[in-house]
Amino acid sequence: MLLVCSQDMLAQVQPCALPTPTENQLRWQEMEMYAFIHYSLNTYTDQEWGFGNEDPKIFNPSQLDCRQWARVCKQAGMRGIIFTAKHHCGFCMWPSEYTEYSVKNSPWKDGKGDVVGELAQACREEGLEFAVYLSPWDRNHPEYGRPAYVEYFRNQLRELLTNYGDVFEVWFDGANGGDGWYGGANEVRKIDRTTYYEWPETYKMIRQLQPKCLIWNDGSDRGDLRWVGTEAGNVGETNWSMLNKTGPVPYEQLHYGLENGDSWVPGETNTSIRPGWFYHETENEHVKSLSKLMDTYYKSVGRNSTLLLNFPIAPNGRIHPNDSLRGIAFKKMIDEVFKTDLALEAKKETQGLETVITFRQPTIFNRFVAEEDIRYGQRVKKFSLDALVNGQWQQLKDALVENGDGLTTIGHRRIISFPTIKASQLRFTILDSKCDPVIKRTSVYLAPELTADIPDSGEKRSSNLHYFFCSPTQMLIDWDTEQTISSFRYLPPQNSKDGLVTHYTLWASTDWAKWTKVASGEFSNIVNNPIWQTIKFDAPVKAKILRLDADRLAEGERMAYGDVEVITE
Ligand code: FUL
Repeated sequence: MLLVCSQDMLAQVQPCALPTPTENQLRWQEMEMYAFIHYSLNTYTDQEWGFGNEDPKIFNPSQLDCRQWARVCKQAGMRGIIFTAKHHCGFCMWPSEYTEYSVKNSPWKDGKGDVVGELAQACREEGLEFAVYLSPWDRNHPEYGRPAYVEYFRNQLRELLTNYGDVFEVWFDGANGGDGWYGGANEVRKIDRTTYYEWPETYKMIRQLQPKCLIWNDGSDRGDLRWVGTEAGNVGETNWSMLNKTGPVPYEQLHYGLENGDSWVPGETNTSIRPGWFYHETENEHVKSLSKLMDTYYKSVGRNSTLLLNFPIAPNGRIHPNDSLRGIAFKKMIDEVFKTDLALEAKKETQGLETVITFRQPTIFNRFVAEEDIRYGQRVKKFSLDALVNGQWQQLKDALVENGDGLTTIGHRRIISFPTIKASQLRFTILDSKCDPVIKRTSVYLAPELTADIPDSGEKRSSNLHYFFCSPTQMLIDWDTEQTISSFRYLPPQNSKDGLVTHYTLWASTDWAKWTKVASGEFSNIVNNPIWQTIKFDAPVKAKILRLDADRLAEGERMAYGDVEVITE
């Protein structure tokens, strides 16, 4: 093993025919954490996916303040912001020349405003990088699904990459739920993701307009970065930064990378600080806990990935104080954990593939950090960690990994968390690597203990309702006495798409005979982000029985659920 300390030593690095990152990918990896900001008409309709027919007039924030967003993100340790310039509903947050469906037809600033412009400027002022999310799926555009839309999409991208300064990343979401407004057609339009958007042409334009911009693309033509296969905030403990240049990418490859992949396509871990991507008042008390956020940090930045953490904007045009306070506390916690490298005061000796850190006296610690110099590719496959405690060598495991010891792959940075120990020595041994490993850093820390409670989505499980099924796609809930109900909530199954409800109709009855339709619609983005879904009724409904019809399932024939909840008055 080579511990890289000086330029001279670099000359000794064993050449190895491995994929390596580009300058752009290296710079991106160093950013480590950057923010997503989700803000659109959905913010005003309380939805995760707009249908495309929402009225632009509802966009009229009273205190829109992009500087507040940038300041909060900066204090939360974010090095840049990726903004939803256009989400699936098609509404443009900048006054695009190519559509009327934008801020220019909203009352905000009398139609003269430009959220993209204000945010790009605020980022520059705060020293943050700026980037855009431009949804390829557009539920508003009449031509979506036909060639004319692809040209429209490219024109919009050209505007964004020309008029707003440097853009560090473009984010092309792979979602396409099918149905939409599409200029009034109200129909289902699915496309072939591998051919429809003609990505090679678009990529050419991006490279030309913004040579330093990274391309994130989920699932079709290979971009520079990959999705990690989940929105829950974790990448595999084994995380290779490679994929093959061509061919489909199944979930395992998104999550773990591909050990012998021929191209460098590192994983970006995206998740929201709340259960949803857009702001919902009902989630104000469900901003992720500090424990959950630290867990996310260890399972993203600490696993050779970056963390793209979403902050939704509230209807008034600002980040809600619950989110900003938690974000800032998160950064403080990271600084606290990694303040003092205990290995700096110790003696470090490397022989062959083994590094032994000998402390001056028995020392208390619970984190180990290793970094490879990824300019030479990702080389380490497996390593071990042993601590000398009271004269006995103890093998350490990654406490955040359930199966096995979790000590596989390092890459840009690997953080191993284990219960606090007091040891006189720590031994780091590389057990298997593709060729001579090039280790840039080995560090040891004592992190403050956090509560063990790390709820999945920051939400509770609930209910002792009486529910049962009268068919594979109909769930009934009944009460002995009449209830006044204001909302119904559905938690999808957490570990499978089988039976997950994507479209529903909800009925109410007081007598089992007459049924009133209370609501119907889609649970948008439920497949990628299986969080609690809230159906808020227009007005409270009196019922003794509620019936949920699963109109469409993600997979399978029989509806499934994690939990349900009914809010009564
Ligand atoms: C998903 C989208 O469908 C969500 O609405 C959100 O934008 C998330 C980041 O990506 O695929």
